[in-house]
Amino acid sequence: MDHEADAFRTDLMTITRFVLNEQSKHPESRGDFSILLSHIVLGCKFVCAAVNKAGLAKLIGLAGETNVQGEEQKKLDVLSNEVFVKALVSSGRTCILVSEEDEEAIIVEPSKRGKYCVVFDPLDGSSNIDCGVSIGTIFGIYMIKDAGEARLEDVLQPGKNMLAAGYCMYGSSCTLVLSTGSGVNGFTLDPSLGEFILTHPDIKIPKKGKIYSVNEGNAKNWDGPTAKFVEKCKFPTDGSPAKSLRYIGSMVADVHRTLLYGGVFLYPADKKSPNGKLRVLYEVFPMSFLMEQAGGQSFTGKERALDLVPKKIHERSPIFLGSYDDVEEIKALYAAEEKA
Ligand code: FDP
Repeated sequence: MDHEADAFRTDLMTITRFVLNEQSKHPESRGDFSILLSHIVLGCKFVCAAVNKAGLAKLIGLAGETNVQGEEQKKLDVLSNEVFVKALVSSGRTCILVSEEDEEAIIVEPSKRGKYCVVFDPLDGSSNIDCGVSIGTIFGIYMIKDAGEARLEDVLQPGKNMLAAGYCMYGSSCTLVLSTGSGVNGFTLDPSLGEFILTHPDIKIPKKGKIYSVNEGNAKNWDGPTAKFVEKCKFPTDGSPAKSLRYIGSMVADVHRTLLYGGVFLYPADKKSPNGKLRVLYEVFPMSFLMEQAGGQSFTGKERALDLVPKKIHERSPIFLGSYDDVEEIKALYAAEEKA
């Protein structure tokens, strides 16, 4: 990269410009999707600002307690949920919302309805908030089947039917990664401009990686193929070097690293949690969509993750996602077990 030229770059590809460019490739488009996305971007900027202030908030009162002004302080995950629900409803382009924070799906009132369903985790990795580790928002977008009526079935669709998916990571910088079904692009928030700028165009995950990422504390409860795969990562028998272990414990950050550096992220089933931990609609599907769009794969231990048909909005599934060749190895181990 020519850093000198970069320092003086004046022709910035903002996320708005990028989305409008994409929109112009579809002359029939009325701009509804671009409007929806601009509301999601606004939600991400708001949450980013709140996360950045989280440490400072301790000076004036702890979350859930009353601050010096006597105002009730909201917990960051509750606040983030409110921000996204309001941003999405006010876009006038949504009809059903499923949030990790809300037990029931939100059916948008008819006067504010549009044709999109949004599934999201407003603040994923929230156990990391208090120690300043990267956390994020994850989202996926479906289109409603019958514009006249919004039904729960509209969000109980396989992930392959998603129109778009993405995440925003609140870390050392604020990065929004998005796919609208033709590749994956990453945008970084320039705080001086308040704009997301295209910094990672057309992200492709390396075909094979040098990193595996899993909570090894659960190892005693793993099934055979997961245990065999991790053993192979540490003690390869084909002459290849051992893989490095990296586990942050915050899905957005672990998946972001996997996407950029390659390797595999797994949250498998175990004896204690036969369906794994991560939620199908707003964790497994959006991340699997991005992985496939970047040239990787995503597998549940039984099938392609995006083929799964959820029966409940908060359903969980085991997940193995990342570099194509690494996931291929995991698939082979499960196939061998099934044969045996
Ligand atoms: P968290 O519990 O902090 O909200 O699904 C939530 C999640 O984090 C993911 O972001 C993360 O990948 C995973 O759980 C971590 O789970 P373990 O602590 O069991 O490893």
